[in-house]
Amino acid sequence: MKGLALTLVLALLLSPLISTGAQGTGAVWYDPMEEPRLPQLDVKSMTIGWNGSLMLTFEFYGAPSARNLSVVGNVYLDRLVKGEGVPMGDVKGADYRLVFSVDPNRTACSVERFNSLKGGWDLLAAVCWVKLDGNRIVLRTPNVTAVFPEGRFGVKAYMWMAERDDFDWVTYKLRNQGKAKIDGRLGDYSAPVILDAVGDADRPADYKELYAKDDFYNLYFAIVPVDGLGCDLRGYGARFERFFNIYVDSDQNTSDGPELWDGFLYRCNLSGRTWERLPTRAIYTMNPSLRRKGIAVGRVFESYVYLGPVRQQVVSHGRQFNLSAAVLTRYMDAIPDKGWLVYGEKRLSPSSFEVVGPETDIDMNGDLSGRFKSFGRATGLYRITLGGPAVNPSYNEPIEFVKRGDLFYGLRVGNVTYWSSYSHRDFAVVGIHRAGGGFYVTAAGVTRYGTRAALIWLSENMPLLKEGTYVLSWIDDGDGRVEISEIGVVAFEGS
Ligand SMILES: [Ca+2]
Ligand SMILES: [Ca+2]
Ligand SMILES: [Ca+2]
Ligand SMILES: [Ca+2]
Repeated sequence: MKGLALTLVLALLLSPLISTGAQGTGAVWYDPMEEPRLPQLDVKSMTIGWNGSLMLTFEFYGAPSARNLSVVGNVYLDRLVKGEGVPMGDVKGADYRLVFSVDPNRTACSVERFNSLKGGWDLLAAVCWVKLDGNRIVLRTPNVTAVFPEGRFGVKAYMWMAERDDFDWVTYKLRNQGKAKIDGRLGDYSAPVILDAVGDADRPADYKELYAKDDFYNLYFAIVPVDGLGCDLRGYGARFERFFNIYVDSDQNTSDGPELWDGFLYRCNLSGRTWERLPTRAIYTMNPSLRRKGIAVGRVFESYVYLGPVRQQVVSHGRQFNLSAAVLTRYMDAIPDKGWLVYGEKRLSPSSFEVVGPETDIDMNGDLSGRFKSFGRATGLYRITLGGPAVNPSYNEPIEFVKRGDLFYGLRVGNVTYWSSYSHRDFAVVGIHRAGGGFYVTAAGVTRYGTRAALIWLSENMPLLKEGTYVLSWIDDGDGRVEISEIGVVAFEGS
């Protein structure tokens, strides 16, 4: 009886400690909404928790409809092993990688460690766990390392979220109607060959009709979307891809799979649109320029499939075959878009910083003053200075502000100039530097909107930032207000 009472007391004492402990060690990174039409595939935040093992929680802007959704993620961990890691690229320095997948039927997660001697990843015996929980994905690692040598570690995640829309199988009979003009329109076709339900996928991933015709050698086809084939991305690191697949079952036995498959990739990112054939045959592997021929993306996706490899079989089956198609819509979100997040025992907090700057910026951002230690004056060693070279003569970041006429209009990052558009789109430089026991932060937009974006971003994401220079983008959703969901990282320079 006494033992039980003691156990209960202990349990009561321990349980709040355990729950606040787990919550209290979490740090949240706010990621922008880069694909506004598919909020359910877009990562809104990543919460990092560490208590010997790592727990990452990815929250989405919308609740994913588990029906067609699949998620593949790669999480890279840095600074857990000294002096090793991936030698170059976006994940330079990474020591560990967690590779996971979630789809309606199963989940899987594995732990890999970078092997510097062979220059590749080794699969470890340890397993990690992942689950889809409402509009969140929760990932837990085993204790990948017993030590936490620097008292901090780097995290970076890439998430590929995909949704499928499948067409049914139909029987197609070769009719030798002649070539189609590949122009992204339906003019050449009469009636759809396959109809697919509207509403069986999220809107930008939903397709409704497949048209086809043939000249005996090639099957020309057009796939019709429910909601157009636009590219409306807001994030610099984001990528939106549509994979169009055509299946030809020439032995007319769908149970052993199609005898011929052709795949096409239509990719959008912030710098534009590209499309090409997937290299399903050697000729396309060897000749990339050939991959881009004979494809048009307009109101519909249009191309053709060469029937040569299966024509004999089709002819022997009364010139008929089974035809089907599927479209996979995939969105890639990098968290963060550039650089690493750094999770440490000691984290910077916006509330220890004093904000100074020109009166216009201080006035415009007065509503944010409560997030900082003081606003408009500074006496301490933790300081955020607002404004770029036009108002701050001591501006000394390695990113140049460029003028058009007398006014600053953009930022130059390497060979690229990012031009702002007043009250719609802006860019900002955030520099974080340690000096003499203090931290000095620059928050400088091309216009006052960029400066405000930098300050909002710092107030939300500062605990996971590290020393260096960040270039931010702000792309408004149309309401003229600067919001955290509109702010992304274009570039990062630092250690
Ligand atoms: Ca995102
Ligand atoms: Ca559909
Ligand atoms: Ca992102
Ligand atoms: Ca806005």
